[in-house]
Amino acid sequence: MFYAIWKHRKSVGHKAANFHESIAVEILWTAVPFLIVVLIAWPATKVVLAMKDTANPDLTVKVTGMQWKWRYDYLKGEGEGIGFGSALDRAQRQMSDAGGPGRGVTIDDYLLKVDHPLVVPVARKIRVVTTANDVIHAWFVPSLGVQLSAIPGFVRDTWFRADRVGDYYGQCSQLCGKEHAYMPIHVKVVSQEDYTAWVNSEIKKEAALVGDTNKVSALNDMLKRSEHDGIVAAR
Ligand SMILES: [Cu+2]
Repeated sequence: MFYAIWKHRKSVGHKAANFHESIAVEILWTAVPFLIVVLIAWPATKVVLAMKDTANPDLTVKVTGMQWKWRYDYLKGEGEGIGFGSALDRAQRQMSDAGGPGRGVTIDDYLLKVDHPLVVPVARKIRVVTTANDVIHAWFVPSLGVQLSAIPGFVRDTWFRADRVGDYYGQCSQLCGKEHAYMPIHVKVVSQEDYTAWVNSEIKKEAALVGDTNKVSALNDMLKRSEHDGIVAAR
């Protein structure tokens, strides 16, 4: 450009070229940008399709947003059937109510610590299905590259694959009410062996709970029977 300005300046008497209504030029300056757009769109489309491709996951977890915590249900893959709620650590919530951890005091993972983190294996394709049961929330874990709205009545999905073992944190990213700031996300990525061990311990815990439910339902049956007997007796 600078060469053209210098070379074709008025003071050396340069005469401007005239190519008005030149078909060749018009076709060229339409076709060249069009080709550039196609060249940019090609890799961009590939990435977008890969982002949306939730097929063949190793593990599917349903994430339900609610005011103001998360629920994780393992739908498919190793750990199928496991489900639990995940809420902000109570002590940290109280600390926040009291005005924070105090001047000069640093707390690890302040307002990010939860009672039950989402546990997933490393280097596996994890499909996340989001929904909500009250208002719109959003499951957002920046370091895993996922952000997806959790909308009541809708089921949406995305996926991630963590390359490294560790703790990944996020927060609800859709203003969802007065405790919006207090529904953090903690994804704990562990090795395959640790994951299997975790699944086994959870299944044991569930089994213990199932034992309790059997007791509860036996108790209910007993109550129902005695109620019935009572009604019969009254008649
Ligand atoms: Cu929320």
